[in-house]
Amino acid sequence: MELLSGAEMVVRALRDEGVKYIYGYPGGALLHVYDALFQQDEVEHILVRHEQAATHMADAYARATNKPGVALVTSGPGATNAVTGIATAYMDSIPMVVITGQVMSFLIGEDAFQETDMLGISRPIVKHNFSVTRAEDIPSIIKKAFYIAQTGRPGPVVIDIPKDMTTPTERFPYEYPKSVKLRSYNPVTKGHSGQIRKAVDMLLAAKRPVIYSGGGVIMGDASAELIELARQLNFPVTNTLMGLGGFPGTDRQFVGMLGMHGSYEANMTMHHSDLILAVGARFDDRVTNGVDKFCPTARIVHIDIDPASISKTIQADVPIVGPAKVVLEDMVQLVKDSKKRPDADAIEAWWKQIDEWRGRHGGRYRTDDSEMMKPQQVIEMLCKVTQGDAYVCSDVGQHQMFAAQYYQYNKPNRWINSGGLGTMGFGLPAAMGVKLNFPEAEVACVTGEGSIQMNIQELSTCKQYDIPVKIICLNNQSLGMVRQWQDMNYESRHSQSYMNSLPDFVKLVESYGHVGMKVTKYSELEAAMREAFAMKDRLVFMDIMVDPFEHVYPMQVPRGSMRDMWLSKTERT
Ligand SMILES: Cc1ncc(C[n+]2csc(CCOP(=O)(O)OP(=O)(O)O)c2C)c(N)n1
Repeated sequence: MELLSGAEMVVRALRDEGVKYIYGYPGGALLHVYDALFQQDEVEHILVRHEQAATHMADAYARATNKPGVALVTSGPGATNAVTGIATAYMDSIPMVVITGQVMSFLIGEDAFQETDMLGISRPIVKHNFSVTRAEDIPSIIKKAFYIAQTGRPGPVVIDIPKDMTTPTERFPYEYPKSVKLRSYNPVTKGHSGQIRKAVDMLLAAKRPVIYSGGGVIMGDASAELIELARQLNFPVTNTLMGLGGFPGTDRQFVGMLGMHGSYEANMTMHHSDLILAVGARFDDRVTNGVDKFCPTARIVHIDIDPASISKTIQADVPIVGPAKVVLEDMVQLVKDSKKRPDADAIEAWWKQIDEWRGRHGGRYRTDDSEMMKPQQVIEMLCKVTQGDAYVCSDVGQHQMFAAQYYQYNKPNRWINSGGLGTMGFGLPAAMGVKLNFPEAEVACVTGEGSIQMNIQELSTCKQYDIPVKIICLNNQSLGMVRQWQDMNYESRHSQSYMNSLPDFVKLVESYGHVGMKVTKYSELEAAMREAFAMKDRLVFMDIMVDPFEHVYPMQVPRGSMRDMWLSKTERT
């Protein structure tokens, strides 16, 4: 058997796990590992400019592929800089392996230089974490980390490696384990057949049904099964912010995103339904609004891989613990085999009602006569120019909600955003992680002038590795989402939400070696955007001046029911 040092084993195990790129930043505790990286060329390291970006790149790779991304950061400040990225992945159940350097094991607890208790810090925001105490355990720990990250409900796993576990002169026989067995961790692989049968009977008897699907359908690779079931039953489908693309956005059966900024028809459909089939969605507070008023006439079937997510906020009538893909497959089969069919008259009447809602308030915003561009127009143009086929990686704010509402996602894994933690600064590194792995695809980062400045240093990484993403900055010269809340709840007292002294973004990106464009008129938008996307090999930053007073609507009225919404600055349901 080959003898390898701990540092070499780290790199070899990543290779043997099939990892092509890792994203990271070196430092004292990791010098042996970086030296091992230098001496091979199978695992390529991308040197970011801030560790947070490394985690977002790894995370976005996972969101686009459903495979764990890998970040490598040093001890102390390297590790703490990665915390936001780990929490971002944790909140959205994204598989990721983060390797953190640590001080020598005999110094742990002594406040050594660049020591931080990464196990303690990361505990509430990881699916699991490991500390390496024997170098020879490195291969099996890495194998377990990948297994835990991507099975069951996915999530980030941290491996903390003290420097003396990677000493080049101490060598051990290397073998990468072929499989993993963990006695206390056995994720379910099938749903309970009796529960599934009960659920299908309820589906077939429903008169006002709705399918509410979330990120679990995307990460569980269950989109095809969801579509098949929805087709069989002719039921309306709504997606959460995390679930967009799980059901095609242009499909007639799609009623839009639901929740706080969901479509009027999606929220109305939910509120008036008599049966909700929830798949891989967790009834989060941005969906349910006031839980005491949530969907008063609905019975609930809830499919989730994580038993802890079921009946956490909303009591399920029929809980089904299992992978969305397998449970939906079983449901499709049962519907096929059943002699019963949904009540066609009732479903038709339901669709008539939904279409009426759709006609009344569906996807509406107003343009005025001024040349001032509406942010929604920009997203619609992005959808047109990229033919709805781009990976859209968003930051956090109004632009994120517009990108969710006005780009039509027809495929899963194309809409990449921080839904749970809501991390400003996510967009650019996320787009980089996707583009690097899908060089032929169009990859857009939709951002605001606030969010982009949280990780703008990554423009330098893009130059070093030729990562030609397209940055669509909806520049409203303010922290728009904050300002919207201040308009609605604080009589427009705009406390610290106006941003002046913004850089000239065109000059700034040019100084990094990229292309900058400023667009101020709608009449110039299409040509400019086509020009930007035609520059296949260049990173283009489009600084697009939009109406600074626009709000995102619909917006649910706080603590109301799902049907209580503001539809514009003056209209309420
Ligand atoms: C790291 C971080 N800090 C603060 C917030 C709170 N927050 C949410 S949206 C928002 C404004 C975002 O502004 P911008 O990126 O310009 O987007 P816009 O809303 O104007 O489209 C802020 C400050 C956050 N989500 N993340």
